[in-house]
Amino acid sequence: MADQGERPEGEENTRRGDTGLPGAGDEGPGHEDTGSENAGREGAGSVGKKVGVLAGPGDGRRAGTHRRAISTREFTEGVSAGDRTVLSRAITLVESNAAAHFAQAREVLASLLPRAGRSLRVGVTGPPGAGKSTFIDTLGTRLIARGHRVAVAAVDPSSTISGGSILGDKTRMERLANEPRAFVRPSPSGGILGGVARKTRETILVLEAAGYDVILVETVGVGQSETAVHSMVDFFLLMLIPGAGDELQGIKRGILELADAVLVNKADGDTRAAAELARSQYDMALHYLRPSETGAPARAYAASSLTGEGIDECWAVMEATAAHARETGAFERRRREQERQWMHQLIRERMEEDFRGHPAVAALLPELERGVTEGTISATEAAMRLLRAYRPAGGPMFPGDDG
Ligand SMILES: Nc1nc2c(ncn2[C@@H]2O[C@H](COP(=O)(O)OP(=O)(O)OP(=O)(O)O)[C@@H](O)[C@H]2O)c(=O)[nH]1
Ligand SMILES: [Mg+2]
Repeated sequence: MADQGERPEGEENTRRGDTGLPGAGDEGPGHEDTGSENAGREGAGSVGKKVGVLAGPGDGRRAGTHRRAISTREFTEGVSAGDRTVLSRAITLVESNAAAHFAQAREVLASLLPRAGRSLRVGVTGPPGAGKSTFIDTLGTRLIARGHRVAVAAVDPSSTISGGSILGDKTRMERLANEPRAFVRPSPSGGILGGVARKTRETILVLEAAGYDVILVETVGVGQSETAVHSMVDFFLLMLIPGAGDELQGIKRGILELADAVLVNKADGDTRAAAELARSQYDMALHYLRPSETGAPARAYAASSLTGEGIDECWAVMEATAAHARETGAFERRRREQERQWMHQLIRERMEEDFRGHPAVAALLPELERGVTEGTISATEAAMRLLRAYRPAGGPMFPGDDG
């Protein structure tokens, strides 16, 4: 675990910010955060005081709620000092989709990067209602008692569709949200899943630079979000519940293969025996899958996030797995590989966007798509025409293509 001696100052703020849904997400750092982080508005650090005072010229959309812009240097210093107000605005900056914020977000990220990376990143995924938030609340509170600084982020596929947020309602992380040494960040909203995942990824870096040494990332396992989370964490915990009928609860088998551990939650009261049974079944299933990338074979455990039983043991597994992976070098390799894949992902997304946004492509695409589905033109021919339209002077697009 990261050295606790590195903890920054400025964490004497204890009151909780207003709960409430996260802001529109795209408003950027020129706007006051709506207090959606715990204690986000009560930053006590010096930069927070300075910049929290309000209110520059009206450069935004909601009159009366703007603070003055923060310089890149103030962002860097404030975040590094653990100033919660600046931290919260820095995250808003990197989450912003506004073109105007992009350059500064890059600068801030670049300057924070040397301080980032020193945490254990844990992804918690599972079906809706499995108890992920309750687990994070219980585990996070215990970790804080042990001297850790804990931050919670989310990859929220639902925000893409409904504008809702899995961490928007933090009532299930009440204890953690009230901890001055914890930071609960609601999930970013808006955009496609790739974009939302990018935001969470960069949010993690900012949180690390602020000195949080355990980052817990929650996501509902409903599709691609699990893979997105897996690609940004050191330990991927799959949470399941007993007695939900279907053996794998709609969780695809591929996800089980990604898991560094399975935790069967709600091993208490009436469901305790069923949880134990499910645990042994998942343990068996995992046994037949290859060992996880961290080198240690993945196992299944049972716990109750409600009573706390089994939670310390679960953390012990994560710590031991991480420690072992650090020793063997697998930890660092996994992170490097994630970065490499992430780079390619960003390139793919950006290129595709550029391609689809090209006027000639946009004009041709519907017709050619129809032709391909109707079988009147081959996919290769259609692709070649589109690529030529995209890059008319770009030379041959396919081997043997002479334009
Ligand atoms: N009996 C029991 N109930 C639990 C446990 N953990 C969570 N719950 C309950 O399960 C319900 C869902 O808990 P959450 O923590 O919100 O679950 P979640 O997985 O975060 O849910 P979503 O974010 O909506 O997908 C709540 O009513 C919790 O009180 C547990 O260990 N035992
Ligand atoms: Mg939840």
